[in-house]
Amino acid sequence: MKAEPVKAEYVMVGGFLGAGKTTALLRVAEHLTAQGKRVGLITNDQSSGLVDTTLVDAHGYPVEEITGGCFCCRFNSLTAAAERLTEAARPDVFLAEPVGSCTDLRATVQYPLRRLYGDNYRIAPLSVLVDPLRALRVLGAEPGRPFSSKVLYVYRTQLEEADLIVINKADLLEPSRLARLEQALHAEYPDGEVLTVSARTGAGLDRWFARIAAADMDARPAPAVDYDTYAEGEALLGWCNATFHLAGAPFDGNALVIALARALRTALAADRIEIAHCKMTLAPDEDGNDLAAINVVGSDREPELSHRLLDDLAAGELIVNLRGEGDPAALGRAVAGALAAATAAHGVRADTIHLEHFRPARPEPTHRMATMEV
Ligand SMILES: Nc1nc2c(ncn2[C@@H]2O[C@H](COP(=O)(O)OP(=O)(O)OP(=O)(O)O)[C@@H](O)[C@H]2O)c(=O)[nH]1
Ligand SMILES: [Mg+2]
Repeated sequence: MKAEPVKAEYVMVGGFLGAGKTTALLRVAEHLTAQGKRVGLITNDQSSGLVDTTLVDAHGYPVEEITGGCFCCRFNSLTAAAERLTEAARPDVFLAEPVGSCTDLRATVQYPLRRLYGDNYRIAPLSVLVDPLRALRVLGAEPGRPFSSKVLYVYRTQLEEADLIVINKADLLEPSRLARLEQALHAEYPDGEVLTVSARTGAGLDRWFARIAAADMDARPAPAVDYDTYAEGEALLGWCNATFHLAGAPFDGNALVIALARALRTALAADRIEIAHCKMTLAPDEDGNDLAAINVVGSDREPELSHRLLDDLAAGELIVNLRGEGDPAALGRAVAGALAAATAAHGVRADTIHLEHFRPARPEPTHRMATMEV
């Protein structure tokens, strides 16, 4: 009897900008590696110069990035990236992070992979992560509407298509608020199983890992998606990706990125731009292992250093990935202005290597298959 070919697993973790996808995928990678499995990560963005790729690389995992459009619109790039990873590292498990403003992944990625490449991959349930503070507001369980209604359409469609709705950052909330969020998600999205985890502390992760490993994705039809509203919602988000080279007398890079994040938040507040996610890394030219990473996941949230440089540096590369609801040109101006202020305060010179700002183009998926079987 012919042996069944060994299938690699394809695990996709979606969710809105800043929900904690990269952090959580690094935990999944750590968990699988400890079990002796080989992993390969696939990052994705509308543009190049990605903080996420820098972070995954800093943790030593093989990574391929797909730039210039989301997985659904670059489906062939996704399978090509998986093939390159296979040649380089033969992963048992592919861990894929789609763009946080992207939805309809069930119909445009999961089902096409299953139908066209089902011999190669086992498709794990689709996890959609949420930041609980943002989700409480989006669901109306707490006051404060973070984004306009078309952006919220994208957010809600992500939840609607999830097999697993994973409330992340449980460490940020007291149990009563978490319970309120769990109930609201259960009530509004009954097709998804709600799990609660903290990628930071590790709480609840084992249960989530078990759910990803145990079963294939659910076969229910993908929800109908209004592509006009989706495209308009996604295009309300401005994008700014920039890379700079910083140099000066040895300076405190942690203090510099904190000052930069604060100045940026102030500048965006003055322009009434709600931050979806601002993430930055600063990597010294000399020490390949040292890294600062800072994130701001909302206009009223504090900047947070998730990776801290161990030493002062004389020169390094700063990558800025900023997404917010507003005029992309204003995002670009805010980045330039905040960087000028923060570098001047630290006596550092900044040279621009790459700076672009834009609105994501209308999503035009390569495939759309609303059901798992033909
Ligand atoms: N408190 C807390 N913070 C977390 C947790 N998981 C992630 N974060 C933080 O949330 C911020 C965003 O995390 P990322 O992993 O970059 O989020 P993302 O979903 O990949 O963001 P995009 O790729 O921009 O969409 C970072 O500051 C993380 O350190 C968690 O469990 N608890
Ligand atoms: Mg990410």
